[in-house]
Amino acid sequence: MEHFPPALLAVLLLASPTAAQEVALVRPFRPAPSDAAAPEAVRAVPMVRLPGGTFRMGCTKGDPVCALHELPPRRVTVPPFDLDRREATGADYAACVEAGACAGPPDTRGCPARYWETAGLPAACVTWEEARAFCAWAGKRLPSEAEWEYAARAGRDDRWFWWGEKYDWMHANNLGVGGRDQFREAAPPGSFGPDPYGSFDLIGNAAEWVQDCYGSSYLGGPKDGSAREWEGCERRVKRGGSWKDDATLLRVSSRLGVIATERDRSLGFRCARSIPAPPPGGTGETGETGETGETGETGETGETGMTSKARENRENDAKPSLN
Ligand SMILES: [Ca+2]
Repeated sequence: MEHFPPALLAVLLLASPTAAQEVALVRPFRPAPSDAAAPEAVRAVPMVRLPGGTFRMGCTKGDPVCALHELPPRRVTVPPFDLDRREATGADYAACVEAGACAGPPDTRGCPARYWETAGLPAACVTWEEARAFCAWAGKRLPSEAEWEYAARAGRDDRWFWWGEKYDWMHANNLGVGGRDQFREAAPPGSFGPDPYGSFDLIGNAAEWVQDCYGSSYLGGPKDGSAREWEGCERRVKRGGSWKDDATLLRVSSRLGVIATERDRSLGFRCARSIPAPPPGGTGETGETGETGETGETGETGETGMTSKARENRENDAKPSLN
């Protein structure tokens, strides 16, 4: 074996993490600034600033259970954006109802009266329009389907879940009870994670409405990270699977079309926010610029399946707090 000076050997070892180390070391979490003009209840919801990048959206290579509507995979470039670190809670939604900006979901079959308000649990039983209205009240919007998948992949194009190919109850809340999943239904948002980008529960717990109309394939889908919509669409997309779904529906590429007026105890949402472009000649933070102020890479995925942005941030594996 060739001998390296200790300092160089340390650099080589740090530069060549094992697969397990990659998950532990990749932590590009960057808190997004809160909107000072927003209601206090909105400012209390922490956001993560996602770096922009290009990723492979749709079926992951080698995934044996990909559905036809996850095809064809395509390269999508997502601009930097902010995303709520956790699902909206009943308390979040109640603040919007109290402010007169959101409708209180009615008592319906499967969704008991004020279920959405259950303290500490996801704001479920809301329609797509109610979720959209909440995000608008908060000065935000629903994420596009591309943004959601980009965030949920957390820098990995080559995995069925951000942690690997095997489902386990240490990372998400779904059917059954095992590992950290000791919840028969929904868990308090923030119970599972964070993923390497700093988000909680994108996979599992409450499934999440996104902005897009549901199409039966990705043919003709946008490649700029925007939502795919058309007039009069009846079904919207929900992502991430939920506490009542099996692991196949929790895969990072899994998607389902749902009638937009549907309510379900397993269906909630989180909000996103676009990052304003910096003024001409300005140096506003867009996520494309590194800490040195140099122009960053494009986020293109390399041979390891990790985006360049994720590779940049292999450091500091201390678990951040949710708030
Ligand atoms: Ca979720």
